[in-house]
Amino acid sequence: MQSGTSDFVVVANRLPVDLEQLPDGTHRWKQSPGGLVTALEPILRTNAGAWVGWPGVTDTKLDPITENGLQLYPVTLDSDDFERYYEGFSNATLWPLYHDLIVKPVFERAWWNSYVDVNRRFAEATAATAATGATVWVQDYQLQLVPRMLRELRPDLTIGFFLHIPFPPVELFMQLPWRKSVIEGMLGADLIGFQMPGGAENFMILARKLLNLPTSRGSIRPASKHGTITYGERTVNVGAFPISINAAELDRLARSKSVRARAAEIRAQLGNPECLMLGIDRLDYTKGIDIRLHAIRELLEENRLDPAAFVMLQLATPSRERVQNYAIMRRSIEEQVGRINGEYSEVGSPVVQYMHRAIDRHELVAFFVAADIMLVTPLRDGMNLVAKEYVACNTTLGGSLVLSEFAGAAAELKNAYLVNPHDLDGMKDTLVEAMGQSREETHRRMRAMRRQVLTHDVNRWARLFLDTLRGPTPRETSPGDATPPEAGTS
Ligand code: GDG
Repeated sequence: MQSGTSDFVVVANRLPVDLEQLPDGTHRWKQSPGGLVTALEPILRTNAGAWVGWPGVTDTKLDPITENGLQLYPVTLDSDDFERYYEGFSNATLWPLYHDLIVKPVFERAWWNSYVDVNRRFAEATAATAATGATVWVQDYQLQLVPRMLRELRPDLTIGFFLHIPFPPVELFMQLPWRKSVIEGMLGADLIGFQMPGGAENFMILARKLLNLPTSRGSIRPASKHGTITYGERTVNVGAFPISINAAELDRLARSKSVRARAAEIRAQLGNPECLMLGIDRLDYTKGIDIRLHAIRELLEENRLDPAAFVMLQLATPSRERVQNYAIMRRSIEEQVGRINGEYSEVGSPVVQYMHRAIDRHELVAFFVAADIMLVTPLRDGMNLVAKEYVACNTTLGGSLVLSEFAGAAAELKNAYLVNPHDLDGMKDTLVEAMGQSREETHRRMRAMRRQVLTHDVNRWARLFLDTLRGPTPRETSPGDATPPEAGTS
């Protein structure tokens, strides 16, 4: 197979820019800078890097483009691919299966066939882009078959794979009719990264049970938790690499005059409540938006919350709107908001201020700065960047984070108010406790969390993954010998 010219290639379902269709039928590119592109940009630039992904519109064939110095290779999806590969297999099969079956996964053969097809298209596009001996980093659950397909096409490449969402326990994963193919797909990589050690462990057990492969625990620097799987002639490394955010940049934005002014204005617009609670999520059934609203309603009913003294600001960004369970969840959340406001709001001052749209980054940071209590209550979440973003923005130390134990972020943010979102009473008590906390204790908790987040940013994450992918450092490795010196500072 003919190789390309890029020494470093990122492969993700989406490109870091979206193609927008204008009303007159023409197109324009719109930046959608996520944390991933910010973290990888310097590496992409210094390594003649490229990004392979879908540009966000269907049925449109596009040539490769260079945007802001980045080589972008669009992969075309038609509307059938979008329905079967993206909405279907990725988001109605894998997403619920990997998130503890919060809703029932749908196993549909036509969706699987489309997933295989589209993964092959991504693998072929990548193979044509990567230079001889290049490093390729494949991202997330939509592309689990790409590592193997790519290795078959291009055995000269070094291939990494990172899963952004949880990797489920064996009993749940075993339900998947195509379970072997998925595990073999991922095993095409040289390094498979998970958010949490538990995900890495689940994967190792499956490789042993399902494929009878020899596995060994151990640690290879610089990754903190690590094991290996022997797969034919190759050794596949497996590890946990908790993702993070661009903490310094958020800290700087949160201190800026314009954000501070906007935060004060938001509080004033909401009637200067004693306590401003905040929720920021994609509207997704994993995020527990309904659960926190339920807790608030019961606290109001029990007179443990004064409707005149607090406001809950909930931003629910539209997501996967054509997938049935998302539409159901949206209706349920909006009913709850209506019910609480109907019973407790005064004219002009709703108890719950609900927004269902995307807002710009500056406004988002102003929300974080304005809030006294941040509610992050997912039933299951790979990491949850919002929790870390709130901490990075809390430069005055006056905020509290209420955080689900089932978010990956809970392992690092031990000074949050940790809650079990299935335990409504426990959650209500914790919320009341956080609201009544002393200034000193609030500061102490936030200071500790900030130390963790500011020293463990997304650049560190990317560096750690890529250093591990490109080979162990010469130091001897031994089990349990790899905890980085700054781990566990929260
Ligand atoms: C997956 C995993 C893992 C949200 N609304 C707006 C907006 N956002 C930003 C947030 C945050 C990001 O989107 C959401 O990230 P999360 O981590 O909270 O959640 P998922 O989308 O489910 O992400 C998750 C993550 O991948 C990374 O590995 O942590 O567990 O599920 O950055 O701030 N940003 C703007 N406007 C909005 O309206 N500008």
